[in-house]
Amino acid sequence: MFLLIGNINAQYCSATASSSNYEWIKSVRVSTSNNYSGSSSGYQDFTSNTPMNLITGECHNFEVQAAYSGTEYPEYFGIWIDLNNDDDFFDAGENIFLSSTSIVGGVGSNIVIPSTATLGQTRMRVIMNYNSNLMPCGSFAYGEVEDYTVNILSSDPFCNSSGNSTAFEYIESVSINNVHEFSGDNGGYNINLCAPFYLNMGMSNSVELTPGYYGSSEYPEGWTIWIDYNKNNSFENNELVHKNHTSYGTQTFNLYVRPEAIPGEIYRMRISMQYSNYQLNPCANFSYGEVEDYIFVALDPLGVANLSEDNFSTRDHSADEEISNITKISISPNPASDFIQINTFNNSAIPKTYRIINGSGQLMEASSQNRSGHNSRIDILDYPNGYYILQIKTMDTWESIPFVVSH
Ligand SMILES: [Ca+2]
Ligand SMILES: [Ca+2]
Ligand SMILES: [Ca+2]
Ligand SMILES: [Ca+2]
Repeated sequence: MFLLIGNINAQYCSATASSSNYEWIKSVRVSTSNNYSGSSSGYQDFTSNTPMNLITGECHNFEVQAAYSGTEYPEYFGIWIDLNNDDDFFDAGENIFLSSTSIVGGVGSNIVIPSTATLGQTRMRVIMNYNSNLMPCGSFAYGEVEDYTVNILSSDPFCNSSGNSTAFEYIESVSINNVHEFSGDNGGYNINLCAPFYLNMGMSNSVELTPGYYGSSEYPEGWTIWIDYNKNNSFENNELVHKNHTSYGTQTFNLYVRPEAIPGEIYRMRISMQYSNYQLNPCANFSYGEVEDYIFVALDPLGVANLSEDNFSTRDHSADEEISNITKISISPNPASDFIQINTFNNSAIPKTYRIINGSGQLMEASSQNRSGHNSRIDILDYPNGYYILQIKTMDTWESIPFVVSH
């Protein structure tokens, strides 16, 4: 029996390298989806992996990395996506990236999927070729070919989650800092991306979650909240910001915005209410209860994004776990545009080993040079706008100091 789901089992032209012994594709990353692989006999089929999501009109960063068995050779790279889902890579715009010169190590760039692309799952082909005649089909001498399934979306990229029944209970309203959203019974899921809440950094934000019940009986409900702080369109375990075990009636508590939030940015928030116990899976469909998605804007009325080291003690330490020993080292200016200056308490010596990691966890640069005085400046002029972490090696630990680049 054959099950054809979309076009993922379609017959595409074959492509392969004759040898992947000297160089091969080590990783393919699209946004935050990363696939690592080794060498092969010239072709690797990853089409049954979880599809990489691509949203039309949005900017997706990608990266292809090479690995070598010995000498590092310069390579050409090409990426094709069957945008109109007709089993070939030859339609207009389907060659979404092509190297103009050969390069050692890998390539990265941005992809924008046009809104005319056919929605749903389709094929992406990534080719690394030692020689320059890059084609989506056929065989060539040295390099590797990898095939993927991508999922072209035009709408909400977040996973589905809902209660299967609101016959007994549902989320009636959500209030944050006196902004009230009454939703009533939405049949298990409600999304409201048009009316943001406003949460203040460095301050407590009062949250009120109210269940609705049919009839006179009240049931115990478990509540969970996730915030997509890293803006990768999914809710990771460390983005669970609140859970509340089986409670009756309205829940009132304070929520703190994590220090990695960027003032003025919009964040996605998922609120889940499940009968009897909180739901720890942000993508679950469960029996009784409701899920609601909202957005909020991070505000910074106290200027905590520019806080000097002394003020951190007033902040929510439960959210600051990763920022240890912040009192020893600081960065100015923050946000920064051209450079960051490393400052130390009492002008003590600046540790010489540092690295900078971007909001997706990727290494931007690292250095072990001696630095003091003016050399304590790090040039960040070519950094994209966003959130970064400077990590400095002190005696035996890495200290992490967040900063924002805004040009
Ligand atoms: Ca490979
Ligand atoms: Ca096509
Ligand atoms: Ca509701
Ligand atoms: Ca996330």
